[in-house]
Amino acid sequence: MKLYKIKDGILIAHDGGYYRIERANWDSLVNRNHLFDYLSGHLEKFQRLEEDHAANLLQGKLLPPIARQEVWASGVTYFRSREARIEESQGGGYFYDRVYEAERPELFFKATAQRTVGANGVVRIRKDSSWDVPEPELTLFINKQGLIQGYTIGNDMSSRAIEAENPLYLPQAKVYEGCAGLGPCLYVSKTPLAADTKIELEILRDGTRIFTNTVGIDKMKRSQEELASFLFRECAFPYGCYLMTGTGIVPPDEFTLQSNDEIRITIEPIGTLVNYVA
Ligand code: DO4
Ligand code: MG
Repeated sequence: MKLYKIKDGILIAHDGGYYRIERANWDSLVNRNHLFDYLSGHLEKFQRLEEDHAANLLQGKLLPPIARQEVWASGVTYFRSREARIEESQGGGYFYDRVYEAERPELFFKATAQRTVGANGVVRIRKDSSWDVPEPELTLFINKQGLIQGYTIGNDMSSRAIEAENPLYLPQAKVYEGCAGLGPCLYVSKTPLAADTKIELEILRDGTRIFTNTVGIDKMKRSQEELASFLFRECAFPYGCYLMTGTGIVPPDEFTLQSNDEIRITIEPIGTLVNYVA
């Protein structure tokens, strides 16, 4: 079941049908207990839409599936991320190796809704950065009780130049206006995502694919529940939160994003998050 945040409401796509909840409160809806069961048991109460009408509402730029949720992110949860950061870091390599092996994961604050764009939205690279990449990440929706209730696709836009200069600059490498993409929807399911789920990243420049790679979520060093439980240890999230689970794809060092690049991140069954670089 897919929940799209649209102007004036929420659009649900489920089993070939489309439903609209008008003037819905996103924060209270997504924090309903047993979200999948609640929504599937109430579909007949929502306004049913024709497919064409739904397709119309879902055209163009989509709102990110977020209201008052904070967006957090995990670091160095895949071997490729550990390797790339040890190479790029001037003297900080030891810490990336340690955090990959440690019991406590690296978790950091990533974005508010204001700094987040949705599908077909425009992300930014910092003006003071010369080396920038998208990070394609499976993103958990965790409700206020700390339970994983859904998934979306995250684009953790990152300045490698600033992070490489000094790991203490991480917040500046990661948090700035237009630093995060989320979408296209919040995917809610009865069961966790399949272990063989793949994350695909494609980067297009002037319509030509200049980079592509795929990684399986089974390559992640940590479990989703482990990341969620560390995040909730000493933080309350009254509206729930999003947690990006880290990147397993890092383009080669000579690659940097440019204005107008198109970033496409696909995770089935969630969909494709397309972002354009300002
Ligand atoms: O340690 C820096 C950030 C790592 C990160 O964002 C990732 O591994 O995805
Ligand atoms: Mg990341």
